[in-house]
Amino acid sequence: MRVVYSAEHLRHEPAHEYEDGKAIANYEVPERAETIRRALEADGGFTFEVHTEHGTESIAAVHDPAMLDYLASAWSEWVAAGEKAPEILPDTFPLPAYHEGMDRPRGPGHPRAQVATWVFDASSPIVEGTYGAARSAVDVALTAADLVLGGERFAYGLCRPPGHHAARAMMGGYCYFNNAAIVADDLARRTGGRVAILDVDYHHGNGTQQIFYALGDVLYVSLHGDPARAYPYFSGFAEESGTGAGSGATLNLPLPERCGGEEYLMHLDRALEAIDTFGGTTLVVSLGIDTYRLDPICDLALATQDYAEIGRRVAALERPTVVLQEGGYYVPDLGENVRSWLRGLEGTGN
Ligand code: SP5
Ligand code: ZN
Repeated sequence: MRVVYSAEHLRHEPAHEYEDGKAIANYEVPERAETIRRALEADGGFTFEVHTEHGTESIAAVHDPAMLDYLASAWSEWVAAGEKAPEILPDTFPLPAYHEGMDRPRGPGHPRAQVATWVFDASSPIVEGTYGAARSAVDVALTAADLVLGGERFAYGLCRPPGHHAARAMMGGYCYFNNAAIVADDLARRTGGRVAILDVDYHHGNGTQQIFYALGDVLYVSLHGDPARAYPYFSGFAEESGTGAGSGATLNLPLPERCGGEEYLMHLDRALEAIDTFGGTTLVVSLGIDTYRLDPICDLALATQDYAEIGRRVAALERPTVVLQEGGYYVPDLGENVRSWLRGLEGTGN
C-alpha cells in the first residue's frame, strides 16, 4: 500500500493541555506519527511517498477563509503583541451570551480574544510550527486522494495534526484543518459523485459532521464513545441525522463504555450497511486508534487483532479508499495497531 508522509508535522509540538484545572502533557505528540512511520517502514509492504503542495484552495472550500488567515498569522501576531508563552491557548470564552442584547459588539482585538473566537477547547495549542504542520497534513491527505483517483485501490495519509474535530469555522480537539472533510469535498467535486466518510476515531467527529450536515452528496458515518459521557459532549447523539438536502446523510452510532471487539463489529456492520446503501465513488476513513483497550484518554476495549478484522470488513465494501490518520494515544502499540488495520484492509494481514 502507498503511504503519504511529511516530516513537517514535527514542527507542531504542543506542550500542554488542560485536565481538571491542571496543565498536563499534551497527548497529541509528534512521536505518534513517527512510531506509525517506523512500524510501516519495518513491515516492508508499504511504499512511502512525499506529499505534494496543493495550495489553499481546497482548504478554503471547506473552512472559513478567515480561519485560514487567522491560523497563518496567529503566531506572528502573538509575538508582535509581546506575548512570551511558547503556545497560544484560549482562556476567556466569547459565549453567545456574552454580547446578548448588545447591538454593537466589538470584534476581537487582542490575540487572546482572537484565539478564543476560533478554538473551542483547551487541548489544542497553537505553536510556531502549527500552521505549517496543519497545511502539510492537508497536503498529505490530498496526495493520498490523488493516488486513489490515479487508480490505487487504497492509500494511507499519515496525517498529523488530526482533523475531524475542526468545523467550518472552528478548531479544537487537537485539530486545525479537517483533513478528511477537505479530501471528501475534493473527491466529491473531482468525481462528480457521492462520497462516504467512515469515522472510527473514538471521539465523535463533530467538525466533519458540521461541515456536511446539510449536504446530501457526502455521507458521514461515525462510531464513537457516547457523547452522554465522552468528549466532545455536544454532538454525536443517535438522533442527529442531517438536515435539509443532508437529511439521512449523517449516521451516529454511539458506543457504550468498555465496548470490545465483538460488540464493536456489530455496530461497524450497521455503519458499513449504511455506506453500501448510500453508494458513492470513493470512501474516506477517519482512522482513530483511540478505541484501543490501553488508550489513556478513552474507554473502549479493542485489541490489535480487532483492527485487522475492521480493515477486512471495510475492504469488503469494494470501494477506492483513502485512509487518513486521526487519533490514537497509546504510543507503544500505535504503530502495530495501524499496521494491523491497513494489512487487514489490503487483505494481506494478520
Ligand atoms: C483527534 C482526537 O482524538 N482528539 C481528541 C481530543 C480529546 N481531548 C480532550 C479529551 C478530554 C477527555 N478527558 C478524559 C479523562 C479520562 N480520564
Ligand atoms: Zn479521538
